[in-house]
Amino acid sequence: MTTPIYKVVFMGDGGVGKTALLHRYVRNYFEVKYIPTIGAEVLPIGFQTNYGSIQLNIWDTAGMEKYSGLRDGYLINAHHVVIFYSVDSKLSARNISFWERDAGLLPTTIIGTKADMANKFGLDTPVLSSKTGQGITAFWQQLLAKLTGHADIFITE
Ligand SMILES: Nc1nc2c(ncn2[C@@H]2O[C@H](COP(=O)(O)OP(=O)(O)OP(=O)(O)O)[C@@H](O)[C@H]2O)c(=O)[nH]1
Ligand SMILES: [Mg+2]
Repeated sequence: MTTPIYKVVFMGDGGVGKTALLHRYVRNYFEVKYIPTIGAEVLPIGFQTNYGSIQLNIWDTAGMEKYSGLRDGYLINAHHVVIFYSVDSKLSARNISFWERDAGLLPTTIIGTKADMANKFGLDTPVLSSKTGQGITAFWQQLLAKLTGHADIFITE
């Protein structure tokens, strides 16, 4: 059986924690220092699930305007866009609508990051923390469920 592959684009303001989530999940590592992404970095992640193996090619894009590059180009053939905001930054939440415009007609998921910090406004979205690990498995499982249409999918290892 061939492994299904999905392209998922991470978007959201600079510094909200898109790259930190990938580092936490793939390398179990948390970097305190902020190193802005330049352009986009593509990271393939393989998941073993109760529905077999699934590969996500994550396009981790730069939130900061000066590093953003050809943002529209990153969306070509994407299956899903994840829009990140940080629960401690009102501005990043206000900018969700800007990122939604970028995503156009593609299916999107909105996720709040830095759940370990004071939540300044309480948007009604799932949250996670790459610092503590809270909410991360749930985030991936919900994303896999949307991509595959299997509501009861879970990660087995
Ligand atoms: N407290 C806390 N800090 C976090 C968390 N996730 C990320 N950070 C910090 O937030 C800063 C920015 O994280 P990045 O992952 O580089 O942000 P980004 O969204 O990739 O930013 P760009 O690449 O510029 O778009 C870093 O200093 C991280 O240590 C979290 O869950 N909790
Ligand atoms: Mg980044």
